[in-house]
Amino acid sequence: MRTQVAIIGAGPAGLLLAHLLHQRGIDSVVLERHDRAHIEARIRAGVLEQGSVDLLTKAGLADRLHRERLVHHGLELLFDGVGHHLPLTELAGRELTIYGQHELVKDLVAARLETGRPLLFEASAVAVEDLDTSSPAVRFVHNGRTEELRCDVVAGCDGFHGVARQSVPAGALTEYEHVYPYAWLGVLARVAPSAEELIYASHDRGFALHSMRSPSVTRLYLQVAPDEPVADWPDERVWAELRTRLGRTTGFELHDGPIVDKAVTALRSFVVEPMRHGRLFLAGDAAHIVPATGAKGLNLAVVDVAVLASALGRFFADGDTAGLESYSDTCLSRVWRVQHFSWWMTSMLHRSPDGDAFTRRLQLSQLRYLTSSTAAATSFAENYVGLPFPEGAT
Ligand code: FAS
Ligand code: PHB
Repeated sequence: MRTQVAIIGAGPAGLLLAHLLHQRGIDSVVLERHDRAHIEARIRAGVLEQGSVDLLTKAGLADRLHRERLVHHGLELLFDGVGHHLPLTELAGRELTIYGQHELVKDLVAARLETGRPLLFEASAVAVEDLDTSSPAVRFVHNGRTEELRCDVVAGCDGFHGVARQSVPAGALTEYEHVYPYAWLGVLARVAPSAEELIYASHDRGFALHSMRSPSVTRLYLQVAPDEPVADWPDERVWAELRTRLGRTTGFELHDGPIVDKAVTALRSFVVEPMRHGRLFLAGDAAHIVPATGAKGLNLAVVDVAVLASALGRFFADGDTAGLESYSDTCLSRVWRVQHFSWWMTSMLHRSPDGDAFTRRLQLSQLRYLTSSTAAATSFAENYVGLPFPEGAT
C-alpha cells in the first residue's frame, strides 16, 4: 500500500487531520487498532473551545454539533461552601461548547467514510520505519496479516500509549513529565444536570466537578487516590461524596440517577520535544498530555492538526517545507502555555495528599483573589476559553 500521509490513530487528532488533508487534495490512510463501536463509545472530553468549534464549522464537520451542543458563557468555582460565578464570555469574549468527544468522533468517522478514503479499523500499527528517508513506512497488523504502508509522511496521532513516539530512536526526543498524586473518578449518569453550568469544587475532602453532556446526561468527577479501585465506589458512595463536595451553605440539590459509565483516569502532565522526527509528526496525546482540569486535551489536539494540515498543504503543493520545519515550535509554544494553565488550575483546586494547612490556605487565598479581582478573573477566563489559534492554524 502507498499513500501521501499515513495517519496512525482514529481519535480526534487522526480523524480531523485526515479530513483537513482531504480538503486540500492530500491522500491519507487512517489506521485504528480498535473497531468503530469501541472508539465511538469511549467517554472522554466534553468541552470544546470556540476556536475548535470555529475550525470544525469551517471544515463542514459541525452540523450535528451546532444542533445538539450546549453553549456556556461561564462557570462556577465553589469553595468555603459558597459558589462564585465567573462570566467567561463577558471577560474573554468567547463562548464554550459542551459536546461529548465520543459524539465528535462519530461525526468525524462519518465524514471520513463519506469521502470513501481508507479508514482501517482493527489495524494495529506495530512499527514505524525509515523515518529519516523521504519514503517512511508503517508496519501494521490487519485481518491477521502484517502489512506495510509506504508514504511520504507519517502522522503519529496514536495517543499517549501509541507506537509512533516509541519508534523514534532513543535520545532523539526529550520527555517532560509530572504525575499528580491523585486521579479522577469520572461518572456518566442518565439524569438531568443539577446546575446550568460547570461547577469546579475545591473541598477539604478533595476536588469535584459537575459537568454535563446534554439536558438529560450529567458528567461528574471526584478526586480520588491515583490507584483507586473503581470497585471501591459503588453508586451510593459516589452520590454521597458528590453531595458533600458540591454542597453549599445555601443548599444544593444534586440529582442522582443511573450511572452508565464509571472509570478512574490518572492525571499527568507530559510533553515530548520536538514533536517530530524526520518524516514523523506527532499530534495530540501522542505528543502531550494535560490534566483534564482545564478541559484542554482535546482542544490542543485540534490546534496541532490544524497547524500540521496547513504545513502539509504547503509541502505537497510546492515542496515548501517551512511549515513542517516550524511545526514543532509553533505547537509547543501553545502546549507549554496550556500545560502551565492546566497545572496551575489543578494545583489550586485539588487537595494534595501531602499538602499541609499552609498549602490549603494558599489555595483558598488564590480562589478568593480569582473571584474578587476582575484582572485575575480575566486572566483565568482567557486561558480557559482558549487563546487565539497560532498563525497558520487553519
Ligand atoms: P486519542 O487517545 O483520543 O486517540 C488515539 C487513537 O489511536 C485511539 O483511537 C487509539 O485506539 C489509537 N491507537 C493507539 N495506538 C495505536 C496503534 N498502535 N495502531 C493504531 N491505532 C492506535 N481531555 C479533556 O479535555 N477533558 C476530559 O475530560 C478528558 N478526559 C479523558 C479521559 C481519558 C480516560 C483519557 C485517556 C483522556 C481524556 N482526555 C480529556 C484527553 C483526551 O480527550 C485527549 O486529549 C484526546 O482524546 C486527544 O485525542 P487524540 O490525540 O486523537 O488521542
Ligand atoms: C467534561 O465534561 O468531561 C469535563 C469538563 C471540564 C473539565 C474536564 C472534563 O475541566
